[in-house]
Parts: sequence; structure tokens; C-alpha cells
Amino acid sequence: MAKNSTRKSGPKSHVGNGGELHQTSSGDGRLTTNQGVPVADDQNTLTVGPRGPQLLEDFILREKITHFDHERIPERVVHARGYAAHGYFQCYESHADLTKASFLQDPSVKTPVFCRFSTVAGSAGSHDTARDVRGFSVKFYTDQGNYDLVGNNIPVFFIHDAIKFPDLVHAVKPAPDRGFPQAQSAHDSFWDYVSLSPESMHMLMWIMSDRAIPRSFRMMEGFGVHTFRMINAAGEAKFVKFHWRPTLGTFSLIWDEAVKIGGADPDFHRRDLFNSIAMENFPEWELSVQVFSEAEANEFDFDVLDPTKLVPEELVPLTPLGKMVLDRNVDNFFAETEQVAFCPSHVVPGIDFSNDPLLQGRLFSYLDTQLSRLGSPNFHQIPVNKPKCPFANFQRDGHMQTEVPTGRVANEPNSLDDGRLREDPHAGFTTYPAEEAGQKLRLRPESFADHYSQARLFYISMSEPEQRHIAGGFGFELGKCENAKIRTRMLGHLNNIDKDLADQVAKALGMSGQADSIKPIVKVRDVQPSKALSQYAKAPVTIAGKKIGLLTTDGVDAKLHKALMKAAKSENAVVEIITPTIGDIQSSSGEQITPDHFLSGAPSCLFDCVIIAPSKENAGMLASQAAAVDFIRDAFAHLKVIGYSQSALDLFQKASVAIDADAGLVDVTNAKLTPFVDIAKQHRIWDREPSVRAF
Ligand code: HDD
Repeated sequence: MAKNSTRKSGPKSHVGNGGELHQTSSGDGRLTTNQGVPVADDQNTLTVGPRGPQLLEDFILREKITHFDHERIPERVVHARGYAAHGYFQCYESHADLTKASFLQDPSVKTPVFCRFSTVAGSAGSHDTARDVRGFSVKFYTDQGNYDLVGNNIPVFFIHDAIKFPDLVHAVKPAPDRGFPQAQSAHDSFWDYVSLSPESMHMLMWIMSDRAIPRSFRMMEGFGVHTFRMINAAGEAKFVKFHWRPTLGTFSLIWDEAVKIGGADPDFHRRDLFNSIAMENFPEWELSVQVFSEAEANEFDFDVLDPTKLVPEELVPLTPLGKMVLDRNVDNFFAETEQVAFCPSHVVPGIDFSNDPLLQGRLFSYLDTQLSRLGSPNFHQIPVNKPKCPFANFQRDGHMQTEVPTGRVANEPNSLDDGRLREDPHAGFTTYPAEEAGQKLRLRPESFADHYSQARLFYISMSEPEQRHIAGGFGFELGKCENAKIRTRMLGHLNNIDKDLADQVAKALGMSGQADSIKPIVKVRDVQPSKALSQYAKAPVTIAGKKIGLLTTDGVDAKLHKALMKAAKSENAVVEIITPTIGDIQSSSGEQITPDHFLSGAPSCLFDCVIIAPSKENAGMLASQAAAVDFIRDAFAHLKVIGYSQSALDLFQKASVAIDADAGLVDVTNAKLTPFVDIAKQHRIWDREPSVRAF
């Protein structure tokens, strides 16, 4: 009998009906090798005598270690850190007038989807709350093949042309000599590069804004970025821009909060998505398009083929198409989230590309990257990538061919196999027959030359707090640049966007009056604010999907606890209880309560709003904890709504937070929760901000 045998408790495998390896506890529970041979001892290597040398013949050891040695595949060169879930998409009605894409025809059909969110710059092990663009990729498994909408949570991009992408990515990634900084753009090479690429200015405004530090994947918009085409059955084409809107509303973190969450819970966003789905609070997004004809596009004062420009919603409103619901967590992170392969070139009949030069470059890049990342042109056979409709062709062989194609013929046309597989000129994919003519040249279109007007449009469309945060973002990032020339160059660009913004950033850097003079190639247009661009102008008044932290102690007021659980349930919010130690506590009525966190592991940055309500007996002990003092101070500095019981007053005094400081401090003594919940629905107390930070 093997010593330390894992036979009963270890991961078990069994050979299922299909002969597959199942790493589950089902079946007969026998651990086997990859060849299906039952293993008698998985804890001890084969040796000569108990203390002797190991034997090369130990195939069980060699198979296990060899497999382990090859467990990792190259991480994505960008968007390495991501999290994903399964779900479905359902259109509201038939959109046959717009497109023949089959998944947009019948409102009774649920099209399965797989959706992966990501950060761009950081490696797979970096933290979730870095200031960065978020990827927003959706694979629709339609009955006419897989359609990948590979977008971001920001509607524009840094550069015009894919040939610049490697430089952009090299500039933002860790410097090649020192290998840092990780997962951040706040360094010289990034700002040097973008300050020399004025086309990046519009994107920089977004990336320095709250959009780059989302509260949750569930509270994030998504965009297809490029202009695409939709084509109906009559062959009529329209240009479209894709938008995803979360039903919970779009919300962000405060920068200081994002930094602290990075340490307190590096998995903040993935945990949030996983837990919400596990609790059956399924996140939802509405998919809409802006639709316009080529003739209309020619009248716009920007070029729709320029990926650094958006189409204001005042110019072309959104047409809702349907809803995506994510309702199932992955079973295996590697097999699904890591191996999913998105390619903008994966389109279906009824959807086509435009001549956006960035999009055209992407059509090449993604397929290419999957070949090196997943190691084989057969990556479409991996379950998460496999179409859920029938698919067949005569492509053959290659690394890791997992299918067993039958028959003698691997070509078409053929008559040997009754011509089994043939093209379908009627239902097959046809490219929109756009007229194209011209000289071959390497030249940026003049219509792409206005780099500042839409950057200005974005800035002037923001609410006051959002504008403050943009200035703060630039101040923080440029403050990390060692080279003063980069800072003065960037201040020159900001002057072309908004003088007031440039002045604030210069002040934050202590560099007032030191901006370079940068002359725009074309005059900056006089733009009108677009309300749709401000996330707070359209934020719903709700705590749905949010998290309330209750900092308390043994002896917590039973009435308050009960009322809070009830209020949160009716508002579709979550309560998590934080106590000085992790052991169970008893409420004032003797009920046993298991806390979710202990104080030193759960600073207030992890919650959307907080209540501090120790029992009278334990209030002194809580007030002696530095972590409790920080809990309140940070909640205040992060503009949170804070509920307190009278028993917490000493603690507030220690934290130097006055309970009458503003409307965001609410007395919840005697379980009076309604005023707290009502104010918490405002998300944050924006008016408090100027009193807690200058930038
Ligand atoms: Fe990209 C991944 C989004 C420009 C080359 N990109 C990737 C992912 C997203 C985007 C969401 C992650 C996919 C996943 O979850 O697996 N990328 C964008 C958007 C862009 C963009 C919205 C501009 C509008 N990308 C872009 C360009 C190039 C690439 C111009 C190359 C010329 N992107 C890649 C890549 C990645 C990638 C290297 C890395 C991993 C992968 O593709 O599968 O090929």
C-alpha cells in the first residue's frame, strides 16, 4: 500500500464513454496516467531501495513532470490579463432591414456567446485595477458561424494605422532594459511616444479619465471602435458603429481607490464578475448600433474611417439591437478563458469591414497571433473556439489535429466523393462590392489630420468631477516622467485641447508657463458638448449591483443587521460584514453571524458605501485599531456615503472625520436605513472632493 496515497481525496479521473480524460470526482474515481493506466502511487517516485537513486524507467513521474513543464503557453502580447464568462445574446426584433446576419433576425433565438474582458498593458499576473483600456471581446456562436466583436471600453484608439501598433505597445510595456514598470503607462517611453503622435490625443483624454478605472466589468460600456458595414439580403449596405451599454449603468473607481484595491484585492474585477454570476445576479449589456449611409458619412466633419474619432450620438443616435446576458462562469480558466481566440476577421454574412486602416491591419494580426499563442492552425478545434454550427472543409492535418476526418478526398471540386462539400453562392459570405481605385502609396489621409477637436469635445462634455479627474490623471502620469521635455511637449498638446485643463496639469506639475508651442495642422473646431460622453450625466440613481460594507463587532445591533440585509436584497445590492477577527460573532439578540472579512484584509476601498456600527461594548476596542481609523478616512477620501451608529463616534473622532461634514454621513442608529440607502444611490458625494484633494 502506497504511503500518503491520495486515492480518496486527490483529484480523480475516469475514462468516460468517449474515452476522454475527465478531471472530476465522478466515475469510478481512479487516478490514471494520460494513457489511461491506473496509478497505484502518485506520491512517491520509483527508487532503488527507500533511500536509493531514482529510476529513469518511472514513466509515471516523467509523464507528470513533462506535462507540468509544458503547462504554460505564451501569454497574449497585449490583453494578457483577462476574465470571461458564457452567456447568450437575444435580439429585440428582426433587424432584417439592416443586416442579413442570422443572429439578428429572430427575437426568439438565444445565440450563445463567450465574453472576455481584459486589461491591455499588464501581464497575466498583474492587478485588475490598473489605469488602462479594458478589452471587451464577444464571440457569438451563430448558426452561420462564429462572429467576434473584438472591442474596447473606449470608443477610439491611439493610432490611425496598424503599422504603428508594435511601437505603441513597446512604448507602454515594461522598458526592455529594466523590465518595469508593470501594468502602467505612467513612464517616459509611453509619454514620449504618444506626445510625438498627436493622433493619440483624443484617446489620451479617455485613458486619463474615469473610463480607464472601471468599478466593475459589469458597469462598463463597450465599443466596436471601427466603422463596420452591415448588409441586408437585398445587398444594401450601411455603415455602423457598435456600442455595448451595461444595464447597471457605467461607474468608475477613484484613482487613489484603484491604487489601494490593487494591493488589497488584485483580482477585484474578476472576483466581482465571478461572484455576481455565481449569485445569479447576471450582468447584462444592450447592444446598439449607430447607423449611417456612406453619403451621410461624407458630410461629417471628421472621417469615419479614422479610428481616433467617434460619431457623436447627437449626430447619429443609437439603434438598440438586443441584449447580452452573462449567466455561466467558465468551468476551467485555462481551457476556456486562456485558450479563447478572438479575431476581428471572424465575421458572418451580413457584417463586413470598412477601409479603416487600423481595422485592416487587425484583420491580419489576430489570426497570426493565435498561431504562435495556441501553436496550431487547428485552434478552432479547441472547444471554446469551435463553432456550434456544422462546419466542414478540406483543410487538413497540422499540429494537434483532434478530429478524424474520413474519406479519400481532400480537395474540391471533386467527383470522387460525390462532390460532397461545395460553396454556396447564395447563403455564403460575400464581400460588399465597394468601388476602389487609386494609386498605391504610403500616405496618411488629410481627412485624419484634426487631432484636437474631438479631444476637446470629450473634455468639455465631462461633468466637473470628471474634468478634475482627467487633470489629476495627467498630473499623476506626467509626474512619473523623469524627462521634463516630455512634460512640456504634452502641456503643449493640452493647450490645443483646453487651456484650463493645460493650466491645471501644469500647476499640478509645478510647471506653469512651461508648455511647448505646438501648432495644430488644422484649426481646432468649435465643438458643442455631447451629453452621452459623460458617464455621470447618464448614471442611474441606484445601488443595484453594488457592495455595502458593514464594519462591526461582536454584539452588532440585530435590528440594524436585519434591516440592512433586507434593504440590500430589495435594492439588489450585496452586504459584506467586516469584523476585527474572522471568527463568528453574535448579534445583540444572540444570532450567530459569520463575517465575510476580517478588518486587516478588507479596507473600505473594496466597498461602494460603508456603515460603521460596533456594539457599545466593543466600540473602544475597534477605535484602537489603526485599520478601523483608515477604513473611515479612506471611505471619506473616496467620497463614499458613510453610515454610522452613535457607538462609532469615538472612532470618527480618531479618524478626524466630522459626522456633519456633508450629506454623505448618515446616522443609522436604531436601524434607520432609508436615508442612507437613498443617498448611497448617488454613488459618491462629488461635492466633497475639493475638500479632500487638490487634484
Ligand atoms: Fe488588439 C488582442 C482590442 C488594435 C493586435 N485586442 C486584443 C483583445 C482585444 C483587442 C479586446 C483581447 C482579445 C481576447 O480577449 O483574447 N485591439 C483591440 C481594439 C483595437 C486593437 C479595440 C483598436 C481599435 N490590436 C490592435 C491592433 C493590432 C492588435 C492595431 C495589431 C496590428 N490585439 C492584437 C493581438 C492580440 C490583441 C496581438 C493579442 C492577443 C490576441 O490578439 O488574441 O493580435
